Amino acid sequence: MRESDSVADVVGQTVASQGVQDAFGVLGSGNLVVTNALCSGGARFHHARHEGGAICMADGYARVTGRVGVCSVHQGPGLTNTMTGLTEAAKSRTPVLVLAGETPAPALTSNFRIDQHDLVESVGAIADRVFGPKTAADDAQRAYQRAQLERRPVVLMLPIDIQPQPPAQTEPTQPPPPQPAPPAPPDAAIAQAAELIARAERPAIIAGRGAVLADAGAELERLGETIGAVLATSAPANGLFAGNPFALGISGGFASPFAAETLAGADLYLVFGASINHWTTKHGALINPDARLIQVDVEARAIGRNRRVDIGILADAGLTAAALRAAAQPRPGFRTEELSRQIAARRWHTEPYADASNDDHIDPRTLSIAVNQALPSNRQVAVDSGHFLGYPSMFLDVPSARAWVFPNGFQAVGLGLGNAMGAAIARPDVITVAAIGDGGAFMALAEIETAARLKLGNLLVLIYDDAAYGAEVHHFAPMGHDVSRVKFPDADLAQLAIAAGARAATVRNSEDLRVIDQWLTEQSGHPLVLDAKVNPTICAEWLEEAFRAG
Ligand SMILES: Cc1ncc(C[n+]2csc(CCOP(=O)(O)OP(=O)(O)O)c2C)c(N)n1
Repeated sequence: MRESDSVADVVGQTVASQGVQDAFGVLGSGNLVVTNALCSGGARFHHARHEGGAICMADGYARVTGRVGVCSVHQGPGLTNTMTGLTEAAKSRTPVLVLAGETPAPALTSNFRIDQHDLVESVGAIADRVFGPKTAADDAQRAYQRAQLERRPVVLMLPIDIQPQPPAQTEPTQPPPPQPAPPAPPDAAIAQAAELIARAERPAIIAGRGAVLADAGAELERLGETIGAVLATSAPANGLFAGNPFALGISGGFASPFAAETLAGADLYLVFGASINHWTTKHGALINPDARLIQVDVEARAIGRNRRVDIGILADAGLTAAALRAAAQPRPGFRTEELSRQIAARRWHTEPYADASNDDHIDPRTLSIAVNQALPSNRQVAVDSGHFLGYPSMFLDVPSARAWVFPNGFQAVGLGLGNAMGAAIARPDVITVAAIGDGGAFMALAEIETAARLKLGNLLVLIYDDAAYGAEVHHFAPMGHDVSRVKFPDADLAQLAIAAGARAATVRNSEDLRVIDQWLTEQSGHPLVLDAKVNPTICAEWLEEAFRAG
């Protein structure tokens, strides 16, 4: 039988015909044919070394492009290997389509057999399936469209006894549904909100990932200008207001002292597409308890979930911002020349700190500031989880929210590298930084080989190497616990990366960072891995905030 005669072929072709340009995965017998069909339909396939890497690449790719990230895996263990990255995608509401082989229903004794449906649904992904030769094309199109419309990962199960069957229908019976129009805000809610705005003297707009997904940045900046608001983002929406003179950066544990002080002084918060959880408010410290709060979200359950709101608006962020601007009287509000001058002068980059670099180690702040300067400003940054996380969040500037990949919905260590690689593949024209810890680097180590093999010459892997699980050390050591088991011998990550085919260097001081210039000039097509030996004794202030959440 030729591949083109099978259900698997129809599924691959149908997924490709949705406009898929890139797909990620690890091949096994359960997904080889469908993946070949996806490629003959026009998609490029990027083969990872571990399914955990592949799902993260699809996730990072989706985050920076706004398109569905596609990932193809074998049944059973191929799917279980994706679970942590899949959970992250589900929690962060990334549109991802996973094509997963599945053990045939009657194969009761197969070693590969697990309940794939319940497994993926338990972490918040949608389980869908190819039901048979007649429905295969419709099934494939529906799964792709659900990922896009519902902004969630969908796992399309492909039973391996159905895959080789001749298809009874090779094209979907219906065209894809049109994208529904985003929900507009009710007039009454806008009128009420406009009244609160008219009374506010110091309004603050806080935007989250919902505002990024709604592409509401420009509209929110216009609203801010009209009502005289300062602008801030949640950590996942970092970069949304990049370059705006009244943008305070991230609200929450990563907020600069000046941003924190300013936000806490607001008398009205307009929150767009953010859950205003403990991260964004620094456990409430950044919200003035006497201020009013308007929350705008397309998800009903998000409204009022974490904080009491005065007005909840179930609507699109951009449409609501435009309606509020039309209803509001222009006023200076919070905005003065003096405020913009202070915002410019008191960013993280200019906050004084005692440089704790020594002969063997670089201070992670010094490292981050120097890397920020060494790279072109048009770049992307993807981060992992760990104690180091604050440094790239505070010091590595990004030109837009789409250039910022923050896979921390599940707070899992080890997802940053794959996410960065997906972002780098999506945007070969710009440098992508993977800012990760040594713990996260080891969890994802296999994908350094993938980055080298795929010639990701625009990928800079910046490892904040404290030879420890720093998050655990800094949390438990002060309580008198034994932390010796989360401290590791010094590891030569640069040599490991070179062995995998990448360019690499060990960094102990700012001079060692000259290698970045050389790498940028050479454009050799090799990723650059920097094993930065950071001073392990420095404890970031924000860490205790994180542990308070439990
Ligand atoms: C998959 C996973 N395992 C364990 C943890 C618990 N954990 C949180 S931070 C951390 C340490 C990460 O070490 P590293 O990547 O070196 O970053 P550092 O904290 O040292 O900056 C660990 C193990 C987790 N969040 N995710």
